[in-house]
Amino acid sequence: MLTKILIANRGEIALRVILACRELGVRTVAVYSEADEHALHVRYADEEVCIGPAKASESYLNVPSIISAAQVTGADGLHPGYGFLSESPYLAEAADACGITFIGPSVDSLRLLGDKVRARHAMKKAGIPILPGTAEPPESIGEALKASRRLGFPLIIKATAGGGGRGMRIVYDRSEIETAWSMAQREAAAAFGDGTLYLEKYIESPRHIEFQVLADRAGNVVHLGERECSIQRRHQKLIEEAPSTVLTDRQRRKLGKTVVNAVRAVGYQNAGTFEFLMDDRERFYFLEANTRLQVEHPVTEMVTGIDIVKEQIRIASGETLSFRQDEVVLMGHAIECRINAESPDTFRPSPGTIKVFSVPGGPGIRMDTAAHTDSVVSPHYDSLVAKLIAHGQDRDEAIARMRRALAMTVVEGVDTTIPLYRKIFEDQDFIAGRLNTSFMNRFASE
Ligand code: MV4
Repeated sequence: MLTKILIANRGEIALRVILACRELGVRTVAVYSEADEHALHVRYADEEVCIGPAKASESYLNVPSIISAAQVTGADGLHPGYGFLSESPYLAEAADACGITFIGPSVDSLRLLGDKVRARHAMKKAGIPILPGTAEPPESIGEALKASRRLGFPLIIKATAGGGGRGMRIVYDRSEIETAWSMAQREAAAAFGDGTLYLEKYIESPRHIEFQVLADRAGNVVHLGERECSIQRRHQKLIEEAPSTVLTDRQRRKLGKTVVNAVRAVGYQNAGTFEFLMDDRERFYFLEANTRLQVEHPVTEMVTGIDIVKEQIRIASGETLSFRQDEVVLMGHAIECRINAESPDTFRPSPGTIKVFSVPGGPGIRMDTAAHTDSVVSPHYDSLVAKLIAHGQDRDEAIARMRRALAMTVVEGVDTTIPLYRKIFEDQDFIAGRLNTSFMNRFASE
């Protein structure tokens, strides 16, 4: 078992990892920027190291700083959390080179699945259905035009180094390709340092369903079921739930087995999430793989009873999984709301000091947060204040519990998206489970 883990992150996810370490009896090292000196994750860690100024590029994205902090404190493990460097092959490679165990997949897996075209190839080879698209990135706009004749419209232009929807362009007609292509190229080069693009057939208003997997170093792979993440706004997930309202047990077993085989085929280790789109004829297509712990991991934890972070740490410590696939049983239904310090109407960030922070408890409620009364929501980082998760024996009970928990959650001093969730949880389509990725467009317009 690793003895001391440095958490290369901040906010609620840093605290979440620290909690898992404390329960495992593993010592922890928090890193913090000058803006996070009084943050809760620093308070609950055994040791802390300031790694630089508030600006993320000089602190939480600063690989030499983070690796040095691990070396001076003698940490033998490093958990990257999500966001920041959580999918960075550079951080993983630096950790490996310094004999520090990166709690995540190997550098090769990070590189393979981080390249969205290579990932598509690998999944197709492993028997996972992928969307019709270009096998190789078109070398020029001319090649893209040629590919569009074969694929038909609508098309979506994506960055091979991208993911999470950044730099994507949806194209409905041949006349739009040239402009969309050059804009996407510029955006991708600026955002990822790599302007390489590829094309896929665009699916209108799909459902967004992702499978959680765990794989140890001995080749054991299990999936922990799926999460439905169709309630999104500009690629920011707002509400996630498990299980999905549309997947039958048969579909879950079939897709889960396919994902497990693909994970084995690419030699993936530790926790990972494989995203799919489901079209209106209930066909599934692989979208992308996330080689990190995800924000929404708690909904899977609530329905399976498995602590995914502890499993990550055990796998990284060389332990084999302590359960088989047939021991993973989904119980009930869980829903998560991401409470952001943003205007509930415009989604404009609302940094500032939280004057009153009162969170609900009661049956089936979990609140993952590092916020507290007098804590500061910094303008330097993302606006996530807390994740409110409700679990019930079925979706209706989870909704009823989420409604009352939203009514009991008090955050004063900054705007939050709580009022938006209160409305969504009264919406008939939402309550009936009629979800897809266009839900928020329609909901907002109404
Ligand atoms: C798509 C798609 C439809 N067709 N790809 C890619 C990143 C992921 N987070 C969302 N992505 C999508 N890829 C094809 N071929 C639909 C999405 C998608 C989406 C796209 C635009 C606006 C919002 C979206 C929300 C969820 C999924």
